[in-house]
Amino acid sequence: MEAKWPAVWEELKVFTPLDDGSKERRYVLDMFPYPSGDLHMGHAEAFAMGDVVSRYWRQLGFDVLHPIGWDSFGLPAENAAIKRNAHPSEWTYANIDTQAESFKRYAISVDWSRRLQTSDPEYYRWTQWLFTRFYQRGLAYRKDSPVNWCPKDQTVLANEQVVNGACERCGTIVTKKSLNQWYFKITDYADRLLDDMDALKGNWPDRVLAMQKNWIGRSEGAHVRFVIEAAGPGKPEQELTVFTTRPDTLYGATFFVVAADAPLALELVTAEHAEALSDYREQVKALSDIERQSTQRTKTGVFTGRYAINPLTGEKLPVWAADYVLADYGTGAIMAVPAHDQRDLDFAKAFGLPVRAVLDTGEEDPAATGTATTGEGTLINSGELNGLSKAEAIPAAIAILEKLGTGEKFVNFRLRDWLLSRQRFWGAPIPIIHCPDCGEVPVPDDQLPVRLPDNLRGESLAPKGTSPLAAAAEWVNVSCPRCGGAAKRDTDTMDTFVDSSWYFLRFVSPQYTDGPFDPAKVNDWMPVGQYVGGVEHAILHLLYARFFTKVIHDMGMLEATEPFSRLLNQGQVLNGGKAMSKSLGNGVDLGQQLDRYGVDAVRLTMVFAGPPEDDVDWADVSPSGSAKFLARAWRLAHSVASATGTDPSTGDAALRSLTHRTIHEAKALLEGHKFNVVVAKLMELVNATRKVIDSGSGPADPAVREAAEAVAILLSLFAPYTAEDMWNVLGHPASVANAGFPQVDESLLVQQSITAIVQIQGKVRDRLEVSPDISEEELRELALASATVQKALDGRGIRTVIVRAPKLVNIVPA
Ligand code: ANZ
Ligand code: ZN
Repeated sequence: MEAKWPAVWEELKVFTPLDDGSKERRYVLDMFPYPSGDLHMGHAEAFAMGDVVSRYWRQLGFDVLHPIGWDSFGLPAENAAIKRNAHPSEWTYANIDTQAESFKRYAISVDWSRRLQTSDPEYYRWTQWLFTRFYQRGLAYRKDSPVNWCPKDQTVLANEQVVNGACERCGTIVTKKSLNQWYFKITDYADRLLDDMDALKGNWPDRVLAMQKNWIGRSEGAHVRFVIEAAGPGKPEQELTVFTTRPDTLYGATFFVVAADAPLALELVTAEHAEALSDYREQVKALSDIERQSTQRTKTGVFTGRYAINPLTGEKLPVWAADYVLADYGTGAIMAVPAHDQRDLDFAKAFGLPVRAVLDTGEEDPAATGTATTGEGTLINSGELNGLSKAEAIPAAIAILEKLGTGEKFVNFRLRDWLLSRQRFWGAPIPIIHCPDCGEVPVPDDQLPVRLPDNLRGESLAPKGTSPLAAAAEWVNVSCPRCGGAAKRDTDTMDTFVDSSWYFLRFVSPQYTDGPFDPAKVNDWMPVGQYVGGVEHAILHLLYARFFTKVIHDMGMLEATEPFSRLLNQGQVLNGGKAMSKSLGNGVDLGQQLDRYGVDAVRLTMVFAGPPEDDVDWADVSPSGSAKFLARAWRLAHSVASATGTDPSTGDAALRSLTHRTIHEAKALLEGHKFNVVVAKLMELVNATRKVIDSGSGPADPAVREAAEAVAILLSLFAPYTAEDMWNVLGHPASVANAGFPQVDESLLVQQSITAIVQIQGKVRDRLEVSPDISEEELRELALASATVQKALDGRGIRTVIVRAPKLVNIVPA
């Protein structure tokens, strides 16, 4: 079967959408793979799930777009190239070919004519084009900034790529380094990225929405400006703004803290305290943000020698520099309210600073207990705010600040701009030319793509802290597109997350040459109706893809404002309850599984193991059981003896009812992604059909054909080879993929009969097939009329008959 059908599917273009508007369109997308070696068990699971949806929608009669491509830029290709003294493209495209062959064998129902690779110049031309458009809109900019630096990979890492202070890729402890870097201004879209999630509720997993929400981290509060007293006679006053979510606690501020590592700390510190601060800053550098904010650590800090004036009270507050305040959140400075903030209280205790409660919450005095009070309550010690609740006092305090001109309402976000430049080779070059006279000049459209040079190989690609492209002199030196003078190309490449932020748009017209996608096609397909992929992409990829979609919408190129209407996160494939890994030696080779059990059995096992969101433990499943079931289904088709066209209404009523109920229930289950239950229902139907063939009305019963056809069509969602073969044996032309979802005869959905048990003194004597609506009288009569019952009574009279319609009759003889 595996040798026969792929060629047929390809020839008939079964999985190529018509794309002519004759049918309603639907777009199914699996997160595209990274070409690291051959496909593994994880791919097998994810793609089996995506294929169920795409094959289901095709059976429903939709014109389905289900494409595939490769996310083919990135570090592993570069590392392999360095090791083998080769070009990264060699490793990349060899792996892609291997994976493509495996995907074809795996029979995923994709339109191969739309295949793309993000490392193809035809693709990255448009990645670069989009970058220039973002640049023109002020959404791509450069700034000097301390960046996360992986000393081993010698590359900059985005915040997201730092996990517990270590490089996500290699585990090396990440350090900070100041570099001039490119950023996308995703923060301009923070509000929309948050607000538009409302429309995704119910269609995306709740936890993904929660993670995105937390990542965006919207906090409502106020900016408050404090005057910092001059450091001495003749010196200037300064001003310092803090972000607070609790302007109601302003009267309770007893000191001030600036992030010790922020330049601000150096600006403020007096000569007397400068050395202490400088020593302290060295200490702070070594710590991760997580360590710095931990509530477990003893608070540390140094006094700056300066004082801030509370704008409401005129009170002088000492300004400290400490590590528990982060330089890159809010304004990098806070007013400390130890009575109502635990970290401030810990700090106050450590340095003997005053604690003043301004909210009476009924709890014990925080100064005495060491526990900050954070509940609701009434304002005290707060002048004009006294007596108000917290909810009333927040806007009241903001109103006062606004009147004084020393503050206003402010919404702060945790979200940072997206650091997109990488000092690596195997990525899309940033299409900017640096001219000594004109500054940054975007590469004109007609000079795109800026191709990677192909003469760099092996060691010359190795990371050195500057981009390997900088070494390619003939590539770097160009004339300025604006003035014609000598200029240099930007030598950084883009984060591969840029490539994957718009690939779903390219799929609507992958060969289009006048833009990133055909404007006449894109709104026909977008948004993606079902996106399938791992939860590891819950934050970054999805956030970036949403951001790109909104910008491209704002450019007037796309109607959709969200890229993915529905999201399904498949579970992981484990072995023995643990993720497969080299070190545990519990890896399972997909190719070997396919050789041993066949593609269909492996696919069916993935789907049958449980709901798609759950992990699949390969040690707990039975691919051989799946193979046996498939063989049973397949034999069913071979047993069918009735000719096509026979009227099924003359067939076995119970089997017909089961067939139609199965179809009916399958539809609801498929909509709810309960694929595993559909498989269970199919197993039941196959068994029932076999019974009718072997011991019922036999293989010529038209209900048997009807059941076998329904099995073939439903099975085509999970086991395409077996289903295609069954369909063929049943006398239909290829392909079962387009057979159409079987029609349900509503009148057959009511269960036609039920088995009533007839007992004599509690002993079962007969079983009667009766209508579920049978009356007590009728059931009593039927039971007493039964020949087996009469024989068992053997002439005895009857004392009582207990009837529980429609299920039970108990006869008590005299
Ligand atoms: C005074 C205050 C009183 C605060 C109080 C809290 C409770 P979220 O909700 O996470 O946005 N904060 C502001 N910038 C900070 C920084 N760079 N590093 C550490 N902490 C910072 O938190 C906002 C609150 O966290 C702010 O409100 C500020 O402390 C602190 F009873 O101001 B608050
Ligand atoms: Zn110039």
